Amino acid sequence: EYPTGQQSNLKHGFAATDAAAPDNADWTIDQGWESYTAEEHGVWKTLFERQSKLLPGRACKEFVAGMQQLPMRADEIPDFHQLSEVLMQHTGWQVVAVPGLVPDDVFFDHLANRRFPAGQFIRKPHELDYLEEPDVFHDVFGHVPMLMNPAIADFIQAYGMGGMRAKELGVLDKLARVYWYTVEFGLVQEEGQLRIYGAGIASSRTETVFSLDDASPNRIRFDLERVMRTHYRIDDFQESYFVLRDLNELLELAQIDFAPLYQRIATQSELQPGDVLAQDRLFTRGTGSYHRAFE
Ligand code: HBI
Ligand code: FE
Repeated sequence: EYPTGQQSNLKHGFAATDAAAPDNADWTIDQGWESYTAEEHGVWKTLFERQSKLLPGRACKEFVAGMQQLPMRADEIPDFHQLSEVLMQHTGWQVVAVPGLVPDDVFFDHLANRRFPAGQFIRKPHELDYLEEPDVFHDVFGHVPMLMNPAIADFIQAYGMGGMRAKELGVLDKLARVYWYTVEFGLVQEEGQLRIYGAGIASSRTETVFSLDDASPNRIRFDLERVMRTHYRIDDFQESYFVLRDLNELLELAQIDFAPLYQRIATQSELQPGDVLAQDRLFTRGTGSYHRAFE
């Protein structure tokens, strides 16, 4: 059993959502901004203030810059149209509202067209540190600041374009690991230190601290094939985090043809989340103590 409050607040795995498909084939809904209650804006405020205190010196400079330029503040859940206006000018992205997790093909189609599907709802006051589907705090606070950065903007679009193809080739699990260990749980070097750029970390109080400061996880130099072979945890902190040299590395990744990589990886062993290889370039060799405590 996990002690409460220790889990990541990002729980969206790859299970199909139970919600009935809405009228729109693209699953978008109206954000209905006027309908958020004072309590819902209050949950946003609690989360926003918590993370805003924690992230300076921990989030990468691109995250902080993106946040500053966007119409996002503590007081209220942001209006997606206002976010989209600013995003559109910088990187050509928009934010659209969805009820929660959407089917893979719908998700990929949005990303391929530079539309980021963001959960319309916000978690309840008793689930501040735990939720199963991405809500507006994870999606907007965690992802949208990074969408102001041209490298991640192109990379996420490329993920959308590669997603359907990977699914057809039966290798979506491999591609999804790349997204997971970068866009969701990525770390990046900055002036000799490690910084957060992954949305799953940036939107989680506990994982913000764990990913950078805890002795338990491995922190490993990012390597594309290595990451494609590595399983991940969807229900707890990661056992390994992968570190980019800088965000421009994502631009290179966005150009690569993954097809030959899928073939090469098919002959190699899959790796467990905590595995460390002789060829890994380690920033930190983790003690593994956190996850071992639950075995
Ligand atoms: N839907 N809203 C939403 N957000 C996600 O992150 C998401 C999704 N549907 C599918 C999905 N992620 C993953 O299964 C793909 O990245 C593989
Ligand atoms: Fe996410």
